[in-house]
Amino acid sequence: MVKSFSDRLKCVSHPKAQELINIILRKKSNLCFSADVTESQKLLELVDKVGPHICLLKTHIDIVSDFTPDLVTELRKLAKKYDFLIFEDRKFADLGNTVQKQFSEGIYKISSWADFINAHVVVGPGIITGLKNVAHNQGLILIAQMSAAGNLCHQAYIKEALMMAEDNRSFVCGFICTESVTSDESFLNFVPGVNFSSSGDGLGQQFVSPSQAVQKGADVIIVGRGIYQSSNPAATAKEYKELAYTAYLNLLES
Ligand code: 6AU
Repeated sequence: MVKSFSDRLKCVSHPKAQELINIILRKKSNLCFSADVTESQKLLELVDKVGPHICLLKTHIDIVSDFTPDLVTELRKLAKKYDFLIFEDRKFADLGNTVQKQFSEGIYKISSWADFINAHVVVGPGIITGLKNVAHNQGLILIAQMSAAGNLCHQAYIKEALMMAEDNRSFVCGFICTESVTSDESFLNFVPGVNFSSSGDGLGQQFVSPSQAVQKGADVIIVGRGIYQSSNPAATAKEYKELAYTAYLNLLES
């Protein structure tokens, strides 16, 4: 039996995860837009169009060729205007001592503006402690599975990711996964590799449709090229939003 987002609010404890669920309910959108473009102006224009339809914006801030701190200021303004949160997909993967500098220093200073970040678990729990030491209320999403063909996230690896999440509930609020990896509904499942007009990209990415992703356990679907490569990103985002949210409502009824 699938729990509604309203019911999930009762068991989700992380403040950022609660904030996200409240946005999902307000906007009837469990769509995360992955804005993987390399120019600031293009990124801001896209987010201005897609903003009304998303609960979460995912950035790869280090692919922006003309990055300045103003970009982040503008993105935060758009997040406020359109009521969404920001997830920096930095995929931290190093020692605790290193990731805390990558998270808070350098030119991006991610800890000063992101709501969510993610990390690989291959290095062990020290990565969580390192990130937590310098976090400013961020929610951490652990990468339990990947959407890429031939990835190395086997069952034992997923189990370790789960255990690390359970041991760090005050900071870890969910998983990057391709299907539900736990029956514990206090964690949110963020599912990438979603596209309704393509099955892959020739570089390992494997796509499923929005309804398939939700049926497999996605709380939030992550869509990149499906939206930003379309001729009308706003209309396409609206379509993804409606498909995913309808799939969620159908699950509740089934
Ligand atoms: O829809 P796409 O394929 O254009 O974009 C998918 C986005 C990209 C990937 O870096 C990211 O989702 N992603 C992740 C994340 C979010 O951690 C993990 C994964 O296994 N697969 C994946 O595509 O920005």
